[in-house]
Amino acid sequence: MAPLEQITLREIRLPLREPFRISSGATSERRITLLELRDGDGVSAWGECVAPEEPNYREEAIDTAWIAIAQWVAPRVLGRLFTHPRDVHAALEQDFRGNFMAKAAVEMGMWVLEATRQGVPLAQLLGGTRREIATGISLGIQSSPEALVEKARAAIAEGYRKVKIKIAPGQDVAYVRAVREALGPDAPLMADANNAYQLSDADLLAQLDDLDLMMIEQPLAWDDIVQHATLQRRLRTPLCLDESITSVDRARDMVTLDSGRIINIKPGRVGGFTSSLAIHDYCVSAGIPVWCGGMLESGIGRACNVALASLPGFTKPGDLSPSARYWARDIVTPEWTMSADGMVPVPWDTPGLGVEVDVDRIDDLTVRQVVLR
Ligand code: OSB
Ligand code: MG
Repeated sequence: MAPLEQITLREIRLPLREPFRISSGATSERRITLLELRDGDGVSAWGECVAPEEPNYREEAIDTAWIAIAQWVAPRVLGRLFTHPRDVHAALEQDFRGNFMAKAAVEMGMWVLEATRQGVPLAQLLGGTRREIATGISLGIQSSPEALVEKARAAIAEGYRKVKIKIAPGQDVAYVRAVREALGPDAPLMADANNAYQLSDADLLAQLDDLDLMMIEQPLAWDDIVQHATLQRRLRTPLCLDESITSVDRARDMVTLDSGRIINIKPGRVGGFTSSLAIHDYCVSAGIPVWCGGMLESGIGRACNVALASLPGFTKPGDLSPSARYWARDIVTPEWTMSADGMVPVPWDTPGLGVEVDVDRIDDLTVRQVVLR
């Protein structure tokens, strides 16, 4: 790689077509940090930071990540010679705790930059194999079971291979049961609680066992691995950890303790692609299925997720909805689309991200910008 010369950080605002509500808060407009990386040879690549508006998922949020990138992440990468993007992760972990979304934004950008330099698709550089990825939809909390059933029915009709239902106390068993009864025993359903429950809710969560879910995602605390093991012993349904898994070490802990049997890998949550690949490889060796989650990314972040999900261990449908699910208009062309049978094609014929970034539109949407050199 040629040394990185410059990172342009921008914040854009992208209104969601409809508000997205999880147990810990709602979003109606995404504030998204985009990065443009440029190396000394003038090769450039786009990246995205997944940090949300509020620190209600993990501890990071867009404003903390912005500071972390500018103050600590970028200075460790700018001007430094890396032989391969896989080496960036270690440079960012040395005496630098947490801030995984901030680190991931730059680390993933370095992978895209290298793929662009080599003229190969990002999926190839990462070691992907799949031509297309089975896709699921993540449905935010709805105002009533009936409203949820309508959304879930439409999603299955559109071809989605998995329907993830966001749940929270008071909007859980009855909501999921309504969907199960409406869509029948074979519909691929799961629930995601985003930390809304405590171990004392085990009896309630055990009622979901009768509804034959593929998995229940992160019911307990966002940083917990121990209490989930106690809960898993009480449930037949496999638990899937999302928030709690930030590294391959945490994945090992999950397996050691049996706190979950499936992992949702979001490269933005775990510090980037090198960490994602380590988790993936470990999970393949340990027999743990993984799938790629989402953070309401724009088409740039989606490109990264789709490339990662092309690796062989990603055996369950990812949260990789097409652009039109969230945005009136995406910031990439072509927009991300899904076939009638719920598959998103991996762009194997285009180098780098695999989609074109609409820079004019990004210029129009930009509300702040800083150039780091
Ligand atoms: O827990 O997976 C989650 C969105 C924001 C924060 C947390 C989560 C989600 C999603 C969205 O489920 C999935 C997507 O981007 O399609
Ligand atoms: Mg989740």
